[in-house]
Amino acid sequence: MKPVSLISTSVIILIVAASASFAHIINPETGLKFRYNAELVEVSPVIDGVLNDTPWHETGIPGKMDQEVVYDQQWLESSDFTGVFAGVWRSGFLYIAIQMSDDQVENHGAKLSEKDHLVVYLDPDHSGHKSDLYRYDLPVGDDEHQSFDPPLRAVAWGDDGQSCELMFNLGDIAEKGNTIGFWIYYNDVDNGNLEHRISWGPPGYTDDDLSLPDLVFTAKLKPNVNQKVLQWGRIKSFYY
Ligand SMILES: [Ca+2]
Ligand SMILES: [Ca+2]
Ligand SMILES: [Ca+2]
Repeated sequence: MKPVSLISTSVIILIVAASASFAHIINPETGLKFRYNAELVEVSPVIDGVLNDTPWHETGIPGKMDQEVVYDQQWLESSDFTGVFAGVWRSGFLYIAIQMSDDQVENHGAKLSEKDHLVVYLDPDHSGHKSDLYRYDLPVGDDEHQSFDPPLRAVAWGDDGQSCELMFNLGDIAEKGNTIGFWIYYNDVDNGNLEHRISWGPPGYTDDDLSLPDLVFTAKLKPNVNQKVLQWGRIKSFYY
């Protein structure tokens, strides 16, 4: 082999190695990267566990928790469990809201494995991989534990443990176009046993997959001429 082709072979190997170490998750149904777009909002939600904030209703894009990651099955909405989350950002903070419906809320067990709990991975460095360094275990309805490893700053539960709001302080990372690693799932404990692990994830994604999905900070909503006209029209309608 000539020296030149040796060099080019090395370059190709390096490129392949680099792309492998920065794995993305591809949705097999679309062929596109599996990711969540967190949208910029004009007003931050209040972290009180109540999901009546304007950003959740007008801006947050629903991310369905519909992949069972132990058995690799699509999870259909049922009384056993149904869950959806949304994420928005503003001024260096990422806000996540989760709305759940679990037929048996269990949060009195001695061990974490005996309690319904959410698990959230949030990797500000976007390594692309799962790691306990940025994993948060959040037992349902646990409002007493109020000290969290950064960047998680606040957790609030509401609706008897069926709704939750999270706030992450990400500083400069929460900027339009930036990407972080993010994943969320629910450990459903019923009758004292872990019955299911239901996640936001594409078909085929399982617990054994070491790659983390992406969360991208997007900013489409900017006041434009049409929105101003619309608001002006609304104000006028009060008087005419
Ligand atoms: Ca709220
Ligand atoms: Ca259940
Ligand atoms: Ca349960």
